[in-house]
Amino acid sequence: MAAVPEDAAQTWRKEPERPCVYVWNERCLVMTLRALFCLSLLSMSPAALASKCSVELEANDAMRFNLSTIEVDRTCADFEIRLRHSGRLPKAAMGHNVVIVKSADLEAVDADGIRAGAAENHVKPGDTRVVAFSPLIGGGETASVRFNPARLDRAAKYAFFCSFPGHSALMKGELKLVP
Ligand SMILES: [Cu+2]
Repeated sequence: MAAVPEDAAQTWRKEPERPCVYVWNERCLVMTLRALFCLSLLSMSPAALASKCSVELEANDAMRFNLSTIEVDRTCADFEIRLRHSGRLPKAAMGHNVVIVKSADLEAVDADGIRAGAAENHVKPGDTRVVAFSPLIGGGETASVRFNPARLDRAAKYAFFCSFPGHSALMKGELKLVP
């Protein structure tokens, strides 16, 4: 009896797996399920969860924000800017906040805020020119400011800035309404 050559016996085992486009089998089902699972994990990642209705803004000990522009989707019912002070200096020395105003009002609001003092978060109480503002924070702290984009005037230009005395020269940016 002729022995089956070893090479021939192994041929079928080594046959390359055929692409699922041509042959649908259990292996393909498993691959598909795995792919779907990975996709579902991706869709739950923090990046995807962070909605377009919020943004992270960082301020540091070098008196800088990490963003020069914040895009605000006007379709959001509520928009949140989460401010994080990544530095170590205390509030009294390197306090930061984020104040939202029309660009044209920035200087006057800033000047009034400086006069108002730290106890008022450097925002004049009841200032109707201010759309929204966060509390003043020191190194390692976080704060947040929320507003309704629908309340903003589409024809106007808006800005965000820090009203701690002397900071607005460097710490300001454009708040851009989209679309
Ligand atoms: Cu500041």
